[in-house]
Amino acid sequence: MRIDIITVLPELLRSPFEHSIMKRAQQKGLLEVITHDLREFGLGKHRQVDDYQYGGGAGMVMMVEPLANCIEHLQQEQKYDEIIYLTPDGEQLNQSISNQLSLKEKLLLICGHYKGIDERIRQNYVTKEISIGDYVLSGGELAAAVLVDSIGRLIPGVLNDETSALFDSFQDDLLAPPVYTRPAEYNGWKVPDILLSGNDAAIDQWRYEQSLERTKIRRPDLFEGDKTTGES
Ligand code: 6GU
Repeated sequence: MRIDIITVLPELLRSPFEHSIMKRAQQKGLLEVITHDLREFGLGKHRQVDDYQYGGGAGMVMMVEPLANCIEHLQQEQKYDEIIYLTPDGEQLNQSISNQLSLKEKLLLICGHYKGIDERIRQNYVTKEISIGDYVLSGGELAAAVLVDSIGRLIPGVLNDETSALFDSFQDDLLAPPVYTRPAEYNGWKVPDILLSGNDAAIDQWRYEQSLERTKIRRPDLFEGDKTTGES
């Protein structure tokens, strides 16, 4: 999969993909993340990318022309499955959306700043708008990093058996069970006996029950509808 990201802060997007699983995915050739500095498509000698909004009001808006030029430039080389604008008024990201996007070949992400981007970009290029939650970030970059991470780890071959995404929280609309590692006792706090029993079937059953219990208490909403398939 190839993911292109348009941003005015490419520096902000360097580190998230240079470690751990995202790094390995790229080294294995399964994922390619390429950032594009919108400033290179900025207008005039100051490489302007934003301007005051029509109708008045505080805050700058990212201009249509640099974004359109950058998108068109990229589209000459790639045919994108989706052009995604990261915005707090988009559809809220969940595992189902990440699952669906992980099946795509080429994605283009647009990170907004200031008051957002000129509406004409949204109307004429953007095919999907995604938010990562009901709170406001200073820009779309951190949201893009979250989206790429959640998609990237689902690409076949990125995770090995031990880290398989199949066992993640949310993959089956259940939260993950509690986990423990050595020592078996610390400060008088014991690991549940069942986990030391060696009885794999009983352990699986215990984990499943813990998952159910946790989900019921913390996220009863997850029991409503099947978010892994997008059906309800
Ligand atoms: Cl995608 N962008 C910004 N700026 N803020 C957000 C967001 C996105 N998702 C939640 N808050």
